[in-house]
Amino acid sequence: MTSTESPVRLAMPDAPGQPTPSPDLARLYRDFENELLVPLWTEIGDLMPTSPRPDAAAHVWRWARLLEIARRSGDLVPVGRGGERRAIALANPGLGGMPYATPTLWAAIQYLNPHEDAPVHRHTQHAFRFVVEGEGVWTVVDGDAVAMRRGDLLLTPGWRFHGHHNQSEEPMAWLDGLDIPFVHAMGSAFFELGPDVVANRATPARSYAERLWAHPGLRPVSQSGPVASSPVMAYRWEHTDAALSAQLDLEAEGQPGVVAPGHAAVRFSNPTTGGDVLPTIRAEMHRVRSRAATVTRREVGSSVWQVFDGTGRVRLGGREWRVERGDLVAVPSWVPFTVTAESDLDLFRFSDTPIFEGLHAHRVQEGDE
Ligand code: GTQ
Ligand code: FE2
Repeated sequence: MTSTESPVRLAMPDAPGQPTPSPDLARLYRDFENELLVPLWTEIGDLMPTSPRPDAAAHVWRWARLLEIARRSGDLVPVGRGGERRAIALANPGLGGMPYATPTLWAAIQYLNPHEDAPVHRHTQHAFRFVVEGEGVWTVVDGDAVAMRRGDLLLTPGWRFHGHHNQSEEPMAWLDGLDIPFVHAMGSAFFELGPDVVANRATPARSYAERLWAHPGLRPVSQSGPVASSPVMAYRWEHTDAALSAQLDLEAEGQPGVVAPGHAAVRFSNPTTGGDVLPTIRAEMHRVRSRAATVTRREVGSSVWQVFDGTGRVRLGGREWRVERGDLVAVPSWVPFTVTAESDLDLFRFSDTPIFEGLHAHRVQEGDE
């Protein structure tokens, strides 16, 4: 809003529930403005719509473009103290240029050159990494070195110290997901620098956290719980892939397990609660068989999808995009969403659903628009 524009919109005199214009009314409206007051009767349509009308827009970012731009950033922009990360955020076209993929979710491509370090810090924002291609970076979370490889989901729950180091001869790029916009809006952001020297340059295949926690259906008796964020710092592609394949194999054998015909899906879960991996972020992997489609669905809250493998089409409200490996899709609240697979199609998804479920504000509608 510009400074000359009144925050109080003079309603059409014949609009329902609006007063008749008069000099006194004009004076009243000026006083609203002077005293920083806004009456409900001029705003009700925007503030209390019959169903969600998000500012965020449906949008697709192309991985090929992101990667090319990240590479150029890798040539020109150092990574170190101050900037902290060579991460480039997706800015939703409906959110006024803010670096927000959706009103609650940050999504960024992060890029590290060979033998580069991203310095240690911690913050209250919850984070994860998802790897669509490449390897060679370890993310070190509270001293635990976690390898990053294609298809892996890596967690950095809030307030854990973390840095990343590339121990290979190749650059690596990956997707970061955080609840930065939500934490910003809530005024709950805290941040602290860690030690300047990366203490742990170890490159183990498996982190301590995985060795302790990542055994199917088994939890260590030594550990108390429940805890709000998953203690499993890495969800490996081999397990995710096997779980999705098994669902589709079971379907072929006439057994239950798929979400819908030709559509397998798993949710990454916190073994201490059975709930989501992070308090504010849900993460899932979906597999849609070639030529199958998901059931059209809209829900409260927003999500970001990344194509992991294959090609397909996504329909969002009235718009449609063809997507391929790495492409990222922002799905605003309450916009009907359908995926159709052109080849076998794997998709990673993250959303803010835990926020709405936790507040008993979640709604879902399935079926045709
Ligand atoms: O890697 O620690 O994309 O702190 C944004 C903020 C990544 C990170 C982001 C961060 C990080
Ligand atoms: Fe961070």
